[in-house]
Amino acid sequence: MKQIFVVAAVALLLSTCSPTPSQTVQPEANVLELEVQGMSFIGPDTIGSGWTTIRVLNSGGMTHHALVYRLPDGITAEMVDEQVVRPIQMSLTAAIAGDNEKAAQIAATMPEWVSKLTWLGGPGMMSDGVTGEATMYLEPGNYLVECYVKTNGVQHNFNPEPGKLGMVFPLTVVAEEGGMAEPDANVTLTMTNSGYEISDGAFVPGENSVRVRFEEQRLYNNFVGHDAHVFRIEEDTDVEAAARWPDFFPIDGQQTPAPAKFVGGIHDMPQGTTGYFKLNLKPGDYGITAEIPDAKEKGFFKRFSVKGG
Ligand SMILES: [Cu+2]
Repeated sequence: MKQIFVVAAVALLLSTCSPTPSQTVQPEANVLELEVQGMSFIGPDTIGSGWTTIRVLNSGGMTHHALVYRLPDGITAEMVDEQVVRPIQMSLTAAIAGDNEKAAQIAATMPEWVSKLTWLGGPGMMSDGVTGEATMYLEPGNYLVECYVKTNGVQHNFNPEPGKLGMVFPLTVVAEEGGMAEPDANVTLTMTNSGYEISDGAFVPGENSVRVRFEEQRLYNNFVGHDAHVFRIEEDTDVEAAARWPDFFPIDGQQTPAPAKFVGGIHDMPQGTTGYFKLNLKPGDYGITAEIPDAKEKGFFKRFSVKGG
């Protein structure tokens, strides 16, 4: 009896004096945090499967993004580098030099397995000083995290040194579950073939969790699909230019400096899936745009305002 009393007293003591913020029980997290250093992603290269947050701290001085995609069996980061990244860079270099015929020829040499790469989200466009964060359900497998923004006509994923990777980061999603629950959201963005719809909730000042329903998805130019990149609209922002900027295909598409401050987003995911991304918003006006050609004409531009709060 005395012993039970002592246990109870200790339990009471612990419960009354314990909770400092560091001891508060946190929900299970499955977060991979990467830092941008020069033209590299730096961070751990394995993460548990299931709901997975990819967070990218960008203080690298320019705009970056972090597409996450799954590699089919037998395909390695080196193969992607040699057979996809390098030819696309050669094609871009030829186009910049004005040789469109050569550019098209090189671009037509993509290996057939390119169609088997599965785009699975990842943080969208983030300007310098922005932390991008996207949460997706990831099955175990081999993945790459990649940025292909261009600076001075060179894609960030391209490293001129043979055998060396640029912003191409190999990531293993292990069989062991990360144990994280599906996130909550205060606003839902639904994508169909006709564009964006804010289907639930609203953007608020401060932190936002955005749920993205990829209700319909399709490929444009064999490479890109519906996604979302959010930029801030200031008085002097060229909204048309900013809405077009994420389109990868024109020579000046995704070429730094970006015409607006990009504050986050999420890359393409397969039709029928749901992903999440975080935004930290000050009061003001914003635009959401996609990486696809003629995004605005296709319905993939949405302007919204955040009222002071
Ligand atoms: Cu980059």
